[in-house]
Amino acid sequence: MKPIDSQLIADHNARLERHVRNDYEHLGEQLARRDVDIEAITAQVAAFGVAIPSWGVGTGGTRFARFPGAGEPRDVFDKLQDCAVIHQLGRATPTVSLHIPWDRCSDYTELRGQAQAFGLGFDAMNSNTFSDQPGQPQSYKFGSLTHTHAATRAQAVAHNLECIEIGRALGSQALTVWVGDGSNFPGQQHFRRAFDRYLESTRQIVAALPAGWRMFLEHKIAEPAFYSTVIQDWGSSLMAAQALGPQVQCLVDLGHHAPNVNIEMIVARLIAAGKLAGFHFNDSKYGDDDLDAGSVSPYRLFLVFNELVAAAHERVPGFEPAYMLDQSHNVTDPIESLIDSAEQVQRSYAQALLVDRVALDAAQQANDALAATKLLKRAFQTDVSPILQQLRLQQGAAIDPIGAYRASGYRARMAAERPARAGAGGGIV
Ligand code: RM4
Ligand code: MN
Ligand code: MN
Repeated sequence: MKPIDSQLIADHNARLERHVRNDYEHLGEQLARRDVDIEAITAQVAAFGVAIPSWGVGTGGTRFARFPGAGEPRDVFDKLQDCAVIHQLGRATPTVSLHIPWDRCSDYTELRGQAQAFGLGFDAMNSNTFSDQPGQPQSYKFGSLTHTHAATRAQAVAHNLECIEIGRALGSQALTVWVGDGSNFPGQQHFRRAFDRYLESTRQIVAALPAGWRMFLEHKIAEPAFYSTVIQDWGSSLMAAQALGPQVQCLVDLGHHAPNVNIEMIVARLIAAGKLAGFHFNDSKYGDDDLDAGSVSPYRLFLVFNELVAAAHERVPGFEPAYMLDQSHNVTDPIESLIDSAEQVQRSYAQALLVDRVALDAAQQANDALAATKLLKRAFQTDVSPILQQLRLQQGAAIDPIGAYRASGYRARMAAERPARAGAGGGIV
């Protein structure tokens, strides 16, 4: 079942196909001069996928305002269909990551069937104990898994167990836990005790993880708590993951660090500890801006992938990161942003595959700083577009996915089919 007319994509590709073949051949020759086999790179990129966050297909906003777009998804089934459009056109996003309770529905068997019909699977489940839901007995105003009151902690644990159950029904194999818990004033919270309560609650969630499941702990420096957060940084996250056992690892959301922090270094450390769960890709200028991946600092994204490719190349045991986007699309059509961001991530991966690892190793050993850094730059500055385009052509996706999307009229169709919701305020979705 395909939401976009396949003939439209075929016609669109027919116009561009000759150029792509020429460009691919030309790049192949250039790479051969560097002893790189373009076909091997293309095959590796073909095996790479990044998950779409279900909340990313709705228009995002800030605490000041949200400006809804036309034809926004009204429920998880609509979101799935938008994700199917993204995957049909770009072929880089085979899975969807759900957020509960935003994506609750009455029939998960039906939802799973619908995803299968679209050729999509389910990535990590995400729990939400950072906002109160209508009718819930305990408030998360002063925390959830780390709350001072046992009843609130128990409610937050129960919610995570529900997420696992839903994920089980959908074929997911991971739970991502980000808590907003923290404090807004010096002295408000006993740092060590709050962390202990976090471990005590989280242990109960770990105990309920099915075999083969992983739990991803996501750290974040600030927001909504602006003085301290309980899982503030990769150090706190690593301490928790190490205390909680082998099923628990640390997830890196690129926007969750102080400006100028060396994220690729954090990635390397987590790999060394055997605790890198995976990523929430996005970009940022100031904080958790949730801008489109690679839109501000594409070189940083490349440097993260350089660490990942190096770890795979060196066959680091247990290295199996999960890749996901986590963005807020406030001024663009979310489908276009997600197609483009997935391509940026794919592009960074392809570029990192071009790094001459043998030469880099030699330069590092010889302390030849300039040669080493130029090896990275050479890979980063290679335009790998022909590889990505050729791949999409081979897989029946669109050579120019955003062009094809615009030509398809999908958004206008959805605007007619999905009446706008009234009274949407600020917020993420
Ligand atoms: C948080 C964090 C989580 C995401 C929420 C919506 O900042 O990035 O991953 O679930 O936002
Ligand atoms: Mn995130
Ligand atoms: Mn975030």
